[in-house]
Amino acid sequence: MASAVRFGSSAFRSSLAAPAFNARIAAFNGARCYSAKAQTLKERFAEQLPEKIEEIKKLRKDHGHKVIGEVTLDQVYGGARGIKSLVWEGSVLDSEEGIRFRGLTIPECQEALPKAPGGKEPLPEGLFWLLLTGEVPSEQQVRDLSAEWAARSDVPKFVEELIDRCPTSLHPMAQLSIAVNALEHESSFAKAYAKGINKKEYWGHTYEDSMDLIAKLPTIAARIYQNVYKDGKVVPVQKDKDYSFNFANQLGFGDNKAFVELMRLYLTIHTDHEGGNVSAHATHLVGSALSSPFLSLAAGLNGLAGPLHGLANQEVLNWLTKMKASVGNDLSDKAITDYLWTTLNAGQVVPGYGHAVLRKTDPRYMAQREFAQKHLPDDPMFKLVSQVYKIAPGVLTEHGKTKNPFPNVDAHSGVLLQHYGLTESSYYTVLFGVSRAIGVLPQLIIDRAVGAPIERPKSFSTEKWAQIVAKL
Ligand code: CMX
Repeated sequence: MASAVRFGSSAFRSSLAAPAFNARIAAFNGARCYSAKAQTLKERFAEQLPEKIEEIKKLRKDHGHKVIGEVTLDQVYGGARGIKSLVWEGSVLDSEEGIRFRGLTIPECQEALPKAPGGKEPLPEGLFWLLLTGEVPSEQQVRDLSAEWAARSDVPKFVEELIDRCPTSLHPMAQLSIAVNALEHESSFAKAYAKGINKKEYWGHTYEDSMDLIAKLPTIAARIYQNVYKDGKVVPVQKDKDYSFNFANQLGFGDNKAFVELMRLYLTIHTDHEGGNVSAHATHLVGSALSSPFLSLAAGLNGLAGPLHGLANQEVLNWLTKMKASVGNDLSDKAITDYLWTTLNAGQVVPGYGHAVLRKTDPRYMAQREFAQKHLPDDPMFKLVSQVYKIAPGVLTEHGKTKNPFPNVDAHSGVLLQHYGLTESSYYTVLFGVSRAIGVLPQLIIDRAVGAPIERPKSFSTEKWAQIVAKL
């Protein structure tokens, strides 16, 4: 076990350059499958922890005094864009290449992470393991994680009743946030803290809460879906099935193998996008005050519900639907160009395009596009999305405002979902939220394990800033 190549390590990075990557992943996984003792995720993380704490201690001792950049006043007023000030272990976002999870690109994750029996897409259980440990789990470890999440999936009665009492006109993301906040009642961390615990025990309780929270999210999310759009009935979790199957099944799509595969891909690629995005940062920030994982994730979900962030997936489908109604069957370059200009001239953003960090097409968009090419190449909305992909970058470049004229993750997801009959766009961000929990909670566990401090950057009034810059 200890000899495993750590993904993201320099040894792994140099091995990526060699051509036989797939063979090495297979050998690596094979070796782990047959290793003497199958560890649980918690055991493996605990085993790694002393080394991680030492690594950080040494890094700070040797280099803690070094200046790592400069900050302009424009950055301060410009949403802190590009200011390097956060630690995020699970993923790093390169503006040209896109996201790498512990050093692995999305195609590499699709290749390396364990699949469901008969499935081709990676399981989000495996990504959770990878994000927390930096290692690709064995199939057995992923099966065990599926079983553990299924076993923890029961939702307290009072939380179900809270969801049931929400008016159907309350946005599903607000309902999700209410339910996740209410789970605080069950928090192992909050209870242990109230009793008084040693700091060294924080991460164990955070781990337990995070596992419970992730496990319960599909049943909560499905209840919201069934209440708002259907008959309010949610089928129970099947204890021998994977997380994505169960979620798809609870939404009413368990019989559709392609939809289940889509859910596996969707829940894997929406997890994590380094630490500075609103949902990840909000979860981390609130968590830094030692709020429980439930309260911390709820903060992240509230941020995800904003239209410039996760709600963009809802906005995209609504915008495409309006475009379809306007252009009809005319998908000519001119018709799409005109529609894009109508949006821009109305002072609105083109949803699903642009990004605060990325400067190329989002690989999460490409993964979904490849799924569509494989499973639904003739879908009329997919054809429209493809045509927008061809035209929008040119129009946005001509418009001259956005620094990135290419599509992000949200430009594609709705079109896949509507193809299978999940047409309720106001629900789409809830799916994103379930996935995001799997991405941001590993960092919260790591934060507690390494003793990350409360976050507290410095602010000044405009008057004070003026005085400061006048002296420079
Ligand atoms: N359409 C029109 N204008 C856009 C644009 C778009 N898709 N993207 C950016 N712009 C505009 C900005 O509104 C800004 O205009 P002002 O100077 O008038 O304020 C200007 O271009 C510069 O913005 P930027 O530096 O390129 O982008 P930001 O880092 O400020 O914002 C983002 C990034 C994603 C909020 C922005 O591109 C946007 O609003 N996109 C549409 C919404 C969207 O798809 N959000 C989802 C992002 C992914 C996610 O988090 O889920």
